[in-house]
Amino acid sequence: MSFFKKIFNKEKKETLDKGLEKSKTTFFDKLNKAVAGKSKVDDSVLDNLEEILVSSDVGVTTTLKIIDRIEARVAQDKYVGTGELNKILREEIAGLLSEIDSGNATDFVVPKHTTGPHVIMVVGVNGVGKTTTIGKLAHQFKSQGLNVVLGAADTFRAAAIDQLQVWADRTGVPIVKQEMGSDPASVAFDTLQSGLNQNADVIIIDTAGRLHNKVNLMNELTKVKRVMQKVITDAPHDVLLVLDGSTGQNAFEQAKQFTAATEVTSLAVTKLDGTAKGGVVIGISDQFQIPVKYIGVGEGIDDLQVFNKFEFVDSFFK
Ligand SMILES: Nc1nc2c(ncn2[C@@H]2O[C@H](COP(=O)(O)OP(=O)(O)OP(=O)(O)O)[C@@H](O)[C@H]2O)c(=O)[nH]1
Ligand SMILES: [Mg+2]
Repeated sequence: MSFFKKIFNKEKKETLDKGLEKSKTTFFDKLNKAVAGKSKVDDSVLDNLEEILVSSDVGVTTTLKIIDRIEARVAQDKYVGTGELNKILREEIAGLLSEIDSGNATDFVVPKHTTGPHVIMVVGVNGVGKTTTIGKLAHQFKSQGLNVVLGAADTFRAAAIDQLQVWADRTGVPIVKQEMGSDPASVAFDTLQSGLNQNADVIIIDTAGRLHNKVNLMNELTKVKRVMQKVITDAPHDVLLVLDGSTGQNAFEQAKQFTAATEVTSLAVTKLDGTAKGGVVIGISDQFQIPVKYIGVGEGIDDLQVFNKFEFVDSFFK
């Protein structure tokens, strides 16, 4: 690993540490209270731990798995001191997540296709951070020297198009757009054609999060996908569902609903900074078959990270 790479990774780690601070403080305050005056991990400590994990938005299913693992360990080791609980939690959660074969990436990677540019379609309900995530992604890809094209297929509000334009200007990346109210599928079609003509490496399509109702939204996404395939037969290569981590269990619900209604291939969990609900990433990675690819840890252009489960657990339990 090069010197600069090490520096970059250190910076990344510090941003992650800082972003998770609130989740960590809240979690450990509760944990310290639960073990106060106790030297041994016993049933009552485990009961409290269960409650703390659930209230930290790890989710019931994943919490039960973690508690089972710790229980087994306590039963085996006979005496486990409360002082070791932090280390044990970290080991057992890392162990649980290591059973999933995703979340190992460390870099932003754009796959190559014989059919043309890599096409990412970004979906999610309104306000979760889709457009911001697209801007941050464009910045990452552009910094690698890749040709990026953005498509403003959220035509539901004028401000949505303007906001993507701001990110296009900021990152120095071309954008394809039409009038507000125009057909999103038509914008997607134009964007793919333009990307193909410009020999783009990656195309990122923004979509609307709000429509008159959920059925309309899902139908529209299906249509956008179908029209894209007229230009690039295997597009979109990635349907990235953005979830707002600060909504905790709501993010779980959205993931369930979206994945049931449309094909989602990866997840981004945003707004992990400034929330105490960072534990939601542990639950989401454990419970969905779809990999968490990116996490948002701030509003800045550099505040998007490739999700790495080991780094995450390390930052959380450090
Ligand atoms: N703190 C923080 N704020 C974020 C993050 N990601 C996005 N935001 C903020 O969340 C707000 C909504 O982000 P948008 O990117 O507009 O969300 P959207 O999903 O495109 O919203 P719609 O276009 O209305 O559907 C903005 O104020 C962003 O700055 C993050 O990782 N951390
Ligand atoms: Mg938007």
